[in-house]
Amino acid sequence: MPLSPNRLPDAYRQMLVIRKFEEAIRDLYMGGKIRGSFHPCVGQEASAVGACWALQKDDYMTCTYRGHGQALAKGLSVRAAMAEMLGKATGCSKGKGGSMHFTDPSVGLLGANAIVAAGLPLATGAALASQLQKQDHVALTFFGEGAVNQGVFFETLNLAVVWKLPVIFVCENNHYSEMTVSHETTSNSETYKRGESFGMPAVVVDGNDVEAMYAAVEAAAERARSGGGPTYIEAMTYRLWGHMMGDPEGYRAKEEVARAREVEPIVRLGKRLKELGYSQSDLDTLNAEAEAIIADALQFAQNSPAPKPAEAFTDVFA
Ligand SMILES: Cc1ncc(C[n+]2csc(CCOP(=O)(O)OP(=O)(O)O)c2C)c(N)n1
Repeated sequence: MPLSPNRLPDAYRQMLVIRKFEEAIRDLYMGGKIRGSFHPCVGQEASAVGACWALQKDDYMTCTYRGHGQALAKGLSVRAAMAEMLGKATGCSKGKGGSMHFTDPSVGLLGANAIVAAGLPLATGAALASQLQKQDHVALTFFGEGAVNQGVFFETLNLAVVWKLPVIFVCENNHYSEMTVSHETTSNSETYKRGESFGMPAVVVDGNDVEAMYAAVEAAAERARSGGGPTYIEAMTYRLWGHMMGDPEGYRAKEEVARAREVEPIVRLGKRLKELGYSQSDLDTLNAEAEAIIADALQFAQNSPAPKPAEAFTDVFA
């Protein structure tokens, strides 16, 4: 079943929440309220929402350091995400993980990961557990196109096919790995061909189209749940902001970014909603609702306590 047109306003609001979350984080970061690094997903909201909405709540998902949107789309509370960014005890990782370690097992979010390609084997392990325990869960892993040159990428895809695991590989191809255009580092930058070469179905999807993403992941999830094994989805998208805050972006032309802004996910879905008969005022209402969700999360996070010093010794391995 495709994503019902009735749900598109909700998808629009969800994408706006993600966009405004990143904008709020940028402002906090610039104001010196957030330490460490932050990798924004502005421009990549449709692949996050389309993919995660096609999963069940108890399906598993792993994402990358660019995964705020993916985590929110999978169901992570905006309050818990914002509090985590501010290092507060009410954060999803008790304020001790920060941007690159968003985790919430209650919504299947097994964790963001700062290590390129590290989420692939984790999701595939979760898929193996689901298969061995005869459960119905599928696992989805998001990664960037830079991850396809890591050894663990090949090892993971191989076993996923050999063991017919219920896992979905979603490559968000935003054309750049840090400050390098991908075709300069990858022998064949059409990464879906690598998935295909292992013998799994592999498709290229317009990653800025939330409905197309939903349809692709839904089909993959159905196949995985019925024992058909893994699928590879290459979601073509574009990162509208720098790799991280402070990225001077000398590696790409301003005109290229301007062209990408014309077809970015929120603009696209706004146009689609208007074609379906929604008015500008309907869109403005959804925008105001998203703003209120972010304002509430900010207030919650700012009023939350910091972790107690003794907490430094809990939830650690050594
Ligand atoms: C194993 C590993 N090597 C190098 C890095 C440094 N690094 C951080 S992000 C990044 C680029 C990854 O690009 P891509 O996979 O295309 O994802 P994107 O950042 O575009 O979302 C690199 C090389 C890392 N985090 N982990």
